[in-house]
Amino acid sequence: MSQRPALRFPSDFVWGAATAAYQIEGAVAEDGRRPSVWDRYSHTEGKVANGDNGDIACDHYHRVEADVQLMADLGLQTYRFSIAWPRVIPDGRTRANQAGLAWYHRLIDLLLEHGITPCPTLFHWDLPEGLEEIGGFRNRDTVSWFADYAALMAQEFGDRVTMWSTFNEPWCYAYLGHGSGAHAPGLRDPKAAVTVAHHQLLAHGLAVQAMRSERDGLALGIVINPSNIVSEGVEADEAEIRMIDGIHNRWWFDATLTGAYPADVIERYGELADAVQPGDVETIAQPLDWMGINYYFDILVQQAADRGLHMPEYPAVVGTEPSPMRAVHTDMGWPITPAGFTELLVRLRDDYPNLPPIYITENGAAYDDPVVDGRCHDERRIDYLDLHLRALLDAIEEGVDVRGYYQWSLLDNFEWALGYDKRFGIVHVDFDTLERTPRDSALWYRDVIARGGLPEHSD
Ligand code: GCO
Repeated sequence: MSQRPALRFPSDFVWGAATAAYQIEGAVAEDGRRPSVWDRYSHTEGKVANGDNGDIACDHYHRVEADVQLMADLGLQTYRFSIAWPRVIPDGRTRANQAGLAWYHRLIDLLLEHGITPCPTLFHWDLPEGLEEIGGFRNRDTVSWFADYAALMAQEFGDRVTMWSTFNEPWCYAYLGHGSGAHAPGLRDPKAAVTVAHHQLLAHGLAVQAMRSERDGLALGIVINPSNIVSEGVEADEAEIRMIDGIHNRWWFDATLTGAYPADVIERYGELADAVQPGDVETIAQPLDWMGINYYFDILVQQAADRGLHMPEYPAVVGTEPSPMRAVHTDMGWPITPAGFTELLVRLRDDYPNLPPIYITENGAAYDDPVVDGRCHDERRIDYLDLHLRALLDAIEEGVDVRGYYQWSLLDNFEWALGYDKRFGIVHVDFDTLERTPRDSALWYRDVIARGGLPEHSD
């Protein structure tokens, strides 16, 4: 039995948890909210496991007081959530919805009353259907509508909310939503995927400019989900590994932090990247106050049997395919690779000299441990979180400037195309009764926050 020693984090390190609007709110047609692309996608036959959708989700919309009390009981110092664009501007562009704005005012007031710092994300994939109908982020006009939305959020909430991120995991929305079609809006069109990858970043740059014009003193960032690309088993072609790294990682960090897309990716993309216009990437590279990093796992790939295209979520990458899960993995089938977390953060620090302070905006694991007599013994989730917090501290001790950690997720919730089967919550949700039950991991995390670090842990 090996022992992991007790460890402490920097005294000013902040501890939180994260969620997203479509995954927890429900009330999709209430108080003026209009459909998003995920409403349409989840109601399209065959797109989401078990025919699940976000119509009710965790019904957070009607339980916000109790849920914020739950956050306070766990000692959360900060809470990352997303604002549903279709709840505050129902068609995405013409008019604000006062009832939708009022609900977020209530959430923010409750958080502040409990001493919990709000950290909203403006876009967590729930694009108003009214904008998808005019091409969504494939249409360059949507970039301007997003900047208008961002300015309204800064105007409306910027007096009490300082820390904002513009986009959550733009790679997912671009390439799962328009490359593989595994996410909303469900397209399989490589040029659309690359166009959306670009237009989201352009929208990010314009939104940062717009928010700073509305309010001084905002702390603005973007949330990226980098992964190490690791070849295992049958060795993959190093050039293709590098290209996946370019699409998954460097595209986002190079553009936002250096003002240029990676030349190798632009070359490989050719006309797929026609949407990029002169001056765009300079607009994208607005100075940032912080960088959000969502980390879950290393991406494991191997050489495919032929030189064809095997991964539509990585357009133009040939002869390479996902590697079957050989490592121990979570219920998502994701490998558990904490060393990759340290490695990735140190790499980002070394590759981007102007990298702003980092917040880990998501990290967590899906396991479906049952609730028995009001308790849920989720030792595997605790072990995952413990391992990754230790890996995070290793990066901090190597000099990476990490200021905080948001566990994914506070509640079991709608896990996109996988529906409600995949449970990431430190709090269990019974989706029949909507009863919340803190798991052992919630109690463990509460103690981590109170202690400012990790207890001894036995393997
Ligand atoms: C993401 C999203 C979350 C997911 C979580 C588990 O990172 O994919 O931000 O909405 O639910 O990561 O997949």
